[in-house]
Amino acid sequence: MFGAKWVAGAVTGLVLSLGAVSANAYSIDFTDVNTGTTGSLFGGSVTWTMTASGILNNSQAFDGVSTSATSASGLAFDTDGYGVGRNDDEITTFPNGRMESITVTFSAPVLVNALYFLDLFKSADGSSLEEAYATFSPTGSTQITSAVDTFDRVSGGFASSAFAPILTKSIYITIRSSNDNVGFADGALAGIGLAPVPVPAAGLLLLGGLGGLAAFSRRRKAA
Ligand SMILES: [Ca+2]
Ligand SMILES: [Ca+2]
Ligand SMILES: [Ca+2]
Repeated sequence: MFGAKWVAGAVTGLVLSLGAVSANAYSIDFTDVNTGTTGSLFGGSVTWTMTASGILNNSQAFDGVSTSATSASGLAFDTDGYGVGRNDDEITTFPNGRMESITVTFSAPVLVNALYFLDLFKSADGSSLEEAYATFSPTGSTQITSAVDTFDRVSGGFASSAFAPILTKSIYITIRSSNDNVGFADGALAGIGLAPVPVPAAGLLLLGGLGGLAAFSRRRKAA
């Protein structure tokens, strides 16, 4: 009843779906004590480097307890994730507006589909929450991950966001607060989720997009 082509497509789709669910194979896990500030992906065909507005710090042990949300992420939770500063492991935005930041740069385009953070909390009265802002280059698109944990620190302020894959070569991350009633905002980068698409395919998508634009522009000129 179904053609061989349809079945092959369904199998490919299934494999891709399963890949997206098993976060471990396609994540950069900054809570893993073995993860440093550089690494490689997809069998070494892509490398990544983390830089920051100051000293990168991943010195603190994870201080939460595991929950269904932390388990589902597949992250190790040895440490509290990466922040900026000699004396703290948080990406901080100070009351005077000075923002610390972390940037993760890839050697080739990758498809990012999730971000994980720690130490993002809601105020006790729920009126203020810490949020992570991630801006992707070259698309300029932004994802915001909001706190779900309250100050009882059940999951150590773990917050995650999953989204349609964004083709990117670098991610710029800051932490802000929905308002300022808890002093200043800070949080740590715990992990980056990647779509299980081979990098050459991701590169072709980008080139295809650019080629499409060029063809569109040629057609407009010809008209
Ligand atoms: Ca921390
Ligand atoms: Ca800091
Ligand atoms: Ca915080």
